[in-house]
Amino acid sequence: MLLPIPHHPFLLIALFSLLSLLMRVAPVLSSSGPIPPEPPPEDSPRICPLPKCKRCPTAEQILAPGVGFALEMGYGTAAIRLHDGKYQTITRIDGTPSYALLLRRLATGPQNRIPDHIPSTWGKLRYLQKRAQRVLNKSLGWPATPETAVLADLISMLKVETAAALGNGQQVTRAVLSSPDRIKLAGEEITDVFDYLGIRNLMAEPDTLEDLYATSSAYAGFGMGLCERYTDPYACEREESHFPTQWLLHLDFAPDNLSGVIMGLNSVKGGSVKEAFIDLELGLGRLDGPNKKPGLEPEVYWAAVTDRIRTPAQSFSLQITQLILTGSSASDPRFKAAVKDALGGLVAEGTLKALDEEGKDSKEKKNKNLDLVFATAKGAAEFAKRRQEGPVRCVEREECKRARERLGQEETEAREL
Ligand SMILES: *[C@@H]1O[C@H](CO)[C@@H](O)[C@H](O)[C@H]1NC(C)=O
Ligand SMILES: CC(=O)N[C@H]1CO[C@H](CO)[C@@H](O)[C@@H]1O
Repeated sequence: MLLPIPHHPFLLIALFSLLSLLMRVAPVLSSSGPIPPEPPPEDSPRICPLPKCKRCPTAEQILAPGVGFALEMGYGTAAIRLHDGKYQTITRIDGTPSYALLLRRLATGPQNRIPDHIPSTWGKLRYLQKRAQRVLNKSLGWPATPETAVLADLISMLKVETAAALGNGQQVTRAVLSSPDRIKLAGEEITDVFDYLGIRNLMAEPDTLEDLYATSSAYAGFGMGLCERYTDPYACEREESHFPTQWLLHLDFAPDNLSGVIMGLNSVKGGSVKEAFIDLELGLGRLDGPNKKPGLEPEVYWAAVTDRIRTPAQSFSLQITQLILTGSSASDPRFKAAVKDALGGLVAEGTLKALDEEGKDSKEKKNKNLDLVFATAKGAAEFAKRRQEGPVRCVEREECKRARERLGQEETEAREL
C-alpha cells in the first residue's frame, strides 16, 4: 500500500499527522471491535467451494522457477525449484552482527508482534501509530523500520546471487521467505522487507497455508508432506487427506544456536506447533569456535545438548514419529550421537533412521550436508513454485488444464530434441 510521494515537506508533515490521527481515532470510533490486521479478516483462508479462476496462468508463470529464501539464526540461504522438479541450491550468506543480534532479540522477545495479539488498547494504539510511520517511511522509499533495513541487507545479497544463478538478466521479482518457528515473521514484516527490495511475497495471498515457517518449510524441502497434483486443489486435498498424521521433531543445529520444534502435521499445509525452543547457549560454537566458552568440557556440553532435546520430547504427551535435522552443524557425528541418546527409549527405532541416512561414499555425504543447510530454502522454493504456477484459491477451467498439458508436451518435445 504505497502512497503517492508528496514533494513538499509541509505536505509530508500534514499527511503524516493526518495518518497518525486517523490511525489513532479509528479504533476508538469503531467501538470495541478488534482492529483488523493488514489483510482484512473477511476471508477465512479456505473458501468452499472454490470459485473458478478468472484467468489461466501464462506460460511464463507455469515454467518460471520458484525462489525460496530462508532466514536462519546466524545466516540466510537461497534455493530455487525448477519446473522439472529439481532444486538448485544457490548460496548461504552469514548475517552481520546486527542481523545476528536482531534474530536473537526476536527469538527471545514476544512471540506475537501483530495487533490481534497485543493485549492492551494502549499497545494497540502504539502499534497503529508505528504502522503509520512505517507507511510513511515506505512511501519515501526508505526501509519501513530499522529491523526491515537489517533483514533487507541480508536478503538483498541472497537476491543478487539468485539473480546471477537464474542468468539471462532475470531478476528476482517474487519469492517465498521462511523464518524460524520461534520468531514467526508476520506477513506485514515480510512484506515490508520485500516491498523495499521490489519482491512480491507469494505467501501474501492467504490459502490453506497462511504463513510458512522453518519447520514446515524444511519438511517440504525434504520432500515430505507434499501432494503431487498441486495444480488441482481438490485432488491435492484428497491426496493430503490420506497422509498419516505425524508428530515431527525438527532440530536445527548451527554454530550459534540449537533449536527444536515439535509439530503435528499430515501435510505441509496443516502443521500446528506444539512446542518450540531455541537455545542460544548450546550452539556448537560454545564448544569449538571463536565464541567458545572457556573451560567448557565436551562431556558437559554434549550432556546439556542431550538434555535440552530430551526434555521437550519426554514431556510431550505423544510419541514423536518423525525426525528431521537441519543447520550447518547438524551433520556433526557427536550431535547425532547426542540426539540418539536423547531420544533413546522415547521413539521407535525407525524414527531414528534420519540419523543414519548418511551416504557411504564421501560425495553422497557432501550432498547430504548440503541438504541439512538448504532444506528450509528448498521448501520455501517449492512453495514459491506452487504458488506462482497456481492456482491459488480457485480451481482452473478445463481450458487452463488443456493449456498446461500442451505446454508440458512442448517442453518434453523441446527437451528431447
Ligand atoms: C522510519 O525511518 C526512520 C529513519 O530510517 C527510523 O528512524 C524510524 O524508526 C522509522 N519508523 C519506524 C516506525 O520504525
Ligand atoms: C547468530 C545468531 O543469531 N545466533 C545467536 C546464537 O547465540 C549466540 C550466543 O550464543 C549469539 O551470539 C548469536 O547471535
